[in-house]
Amino acid sequence: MPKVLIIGACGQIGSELTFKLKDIHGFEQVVASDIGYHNLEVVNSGTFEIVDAQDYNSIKICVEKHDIDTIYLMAAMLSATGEKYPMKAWDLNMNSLFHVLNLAKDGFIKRVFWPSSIAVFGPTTPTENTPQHTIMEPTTVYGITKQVGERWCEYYNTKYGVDVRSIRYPGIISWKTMPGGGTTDYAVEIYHQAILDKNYDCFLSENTELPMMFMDDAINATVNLMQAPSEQVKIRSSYNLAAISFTPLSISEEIKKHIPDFKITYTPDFRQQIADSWPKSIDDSSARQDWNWSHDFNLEKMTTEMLTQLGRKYQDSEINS
Ligand code: AKB
Repeated sequence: MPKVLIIGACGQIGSELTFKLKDIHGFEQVVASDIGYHNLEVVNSGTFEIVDAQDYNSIKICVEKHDIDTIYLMAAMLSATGEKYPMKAWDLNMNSLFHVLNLAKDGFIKRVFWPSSIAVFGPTTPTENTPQHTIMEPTTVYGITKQVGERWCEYYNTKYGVDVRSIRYPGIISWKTMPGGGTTDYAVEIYHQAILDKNYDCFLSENTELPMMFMDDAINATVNLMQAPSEQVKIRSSYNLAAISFTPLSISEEIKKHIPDFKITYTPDFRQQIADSWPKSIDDSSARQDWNWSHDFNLEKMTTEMLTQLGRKYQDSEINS
């Protein structure tokens, strides 16, 4: 049984990954960590440590204390916040990756998961069915850190034999934890506002098409990639991964099937330019071939699940308040 450490366990993907890994490996095998106690459900769910992803010793002490052999490095600054704090984004995203890769190179841990993103692509990349190997000229700091990070992952694998695995996540949609600081965040906010206000003012324009995925699919992909036999993981930079592509208009039409008087307006801001530089859809045939990836949630199924779960959540919080 691997002993697993999640760095950034209080975040959107980190929190759900923590619970999934506890299900798979057993409670005792999983250590959740973050820079603060930001998500009490995660903090109170088992072993939790304060770990600063930018501090090599902070990670190493935790690894040695709990005899960790696998790290999921989920701490990162995303695209929109990264544009506000470029140097902070660079420092956090790169330092944390080097610390974890070096721990693996020096034999302290055996395996690393590090998320990349569709942000590695840029305005010169083919936008439809974007291939695994193509032009990558990202224009955001976040995208640059992810592209450079991919190169370093592949380098550490070929030079030092580090077992590092990675996925280029599209926008991830979930109802349990809010995303923070991304360009695709609108696709989560819209469901909350649909339930709370029947109204949403979108920061992207109506026909901005982006690749997206429901959280359950993203978590399954992550777990499946990490469980795949090493020889099946042929790409050591990062795998393209796809499920659905939609626009603010098409998601609002889907929501209207459940909430007929839902209204959407559009006030594009600086995030529009970021979204316009990213692909509309992704070719993920390498992931499908190499480790049998397949998705489960389409727009219809995801919308039903989001509205049902958020409806319950807000009803419960009303009852308890
Ligand atoms: C973002 O919008 O920055 C992220 C991403 C696509 O990596 N959700």
